[in-house]
Amino acid sequence: MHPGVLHRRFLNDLSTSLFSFVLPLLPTSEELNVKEEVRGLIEKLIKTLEPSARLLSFGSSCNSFGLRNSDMDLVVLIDDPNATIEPGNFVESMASLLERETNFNVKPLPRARIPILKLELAPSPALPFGIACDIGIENRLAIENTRLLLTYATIDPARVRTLVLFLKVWSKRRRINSPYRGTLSSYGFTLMVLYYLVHVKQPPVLPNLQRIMPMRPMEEEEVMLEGRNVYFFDDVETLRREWSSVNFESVGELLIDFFRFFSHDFQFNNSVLSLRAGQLTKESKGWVNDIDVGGLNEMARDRNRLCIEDPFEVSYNVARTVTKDGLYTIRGEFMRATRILTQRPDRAVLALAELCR
Ligand code: 3AT
Ligand code: MG
Repeated sequence: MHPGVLHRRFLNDLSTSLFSFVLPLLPTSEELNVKEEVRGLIEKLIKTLEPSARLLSFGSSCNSFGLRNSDMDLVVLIDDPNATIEPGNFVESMASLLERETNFNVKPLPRARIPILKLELAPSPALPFGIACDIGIENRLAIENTRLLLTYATIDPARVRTLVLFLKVWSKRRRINSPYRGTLSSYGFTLMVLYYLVHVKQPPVLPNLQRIMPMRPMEEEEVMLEGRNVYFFDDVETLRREWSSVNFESVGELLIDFFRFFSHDFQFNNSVLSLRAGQLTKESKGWVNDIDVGGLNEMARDRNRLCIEDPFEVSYNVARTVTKDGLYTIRGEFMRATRILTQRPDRAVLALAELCR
């Protein structure tokens, strides 16, 4: 058979295999219900401390990139402007309350840079993997970036969700999704995929939601939150009606090209990935590697190996956890993935299994 035909067949096969790979890893409706119940229960308790408090989910439980048994990210928002609440103290009060009133294993981290409360529920028949949950305080930007990710997913769920979910599974199985061990968070990988679909792929698969301006085209929309412009075009109905991509590549083709781009083309040494603005230079952001810290603080020097600008908190490098070794490993994994997928074995399903081994 002609090599071109074989290649086509492999790509079709790969796309089908990606959908079937991801499908059984999605959370069941039972799991989602239990989690929602848990959220409601904790919210009710927290309201006894502060009546104007609300408890909201963010992260993968509601950005549509959630996997089965993933942890819950929750945030307490205090609506009463007169309530004077110090996050560290509030974490401590919540900890003693939940310790008393629930079966959760409670671990407060009130003095962390961002104070949080960690909760764990042991496995049970309804929840064979238990529940792990982090509760933060007043992190309103996280709610906004969750909405941004969800809106991107809604534009083209078949391709966007499949790619992101696969990348998350792959990065976890290959052990490069551990910010505490020098690699990248799921949030970071998700931003890489979106950056690729908005800015790298030509024609783009997704529009830049932070640049679409409704009605008054010349006027910069600004919606400020904590001193940051958190505007993005979130009118999904209008987007569905008026925007459609002229890129018809399959999810399999996009995946291969994603790995190829980050193996060979992206200039990790001097570039910054910005979902908001496209490719930027480290120099223009002041994110250079070799800060002179007297040779003592390896961590500080390692902070800007991989640079991913947060969509709203633009002075913040989402990938600051990635060390020199971490980046080396991640790039090695991109290359390995490219190799496996372009060697074109007979069966795509085997290639995916090998990829995630
Ligand atoms: P998992 O399913 O838990 O692996 P996730 O989508 O929940 O993936 P993370 O746990 O990495 O992703 O992050 C949860 C949310 O927390 C995503 C984002 O709203 C916020 N977040 C995480 N890391 C950062 C960061 N470095 N800067 C700003 N917001 C962040
Ligand atoms: Mg999470």
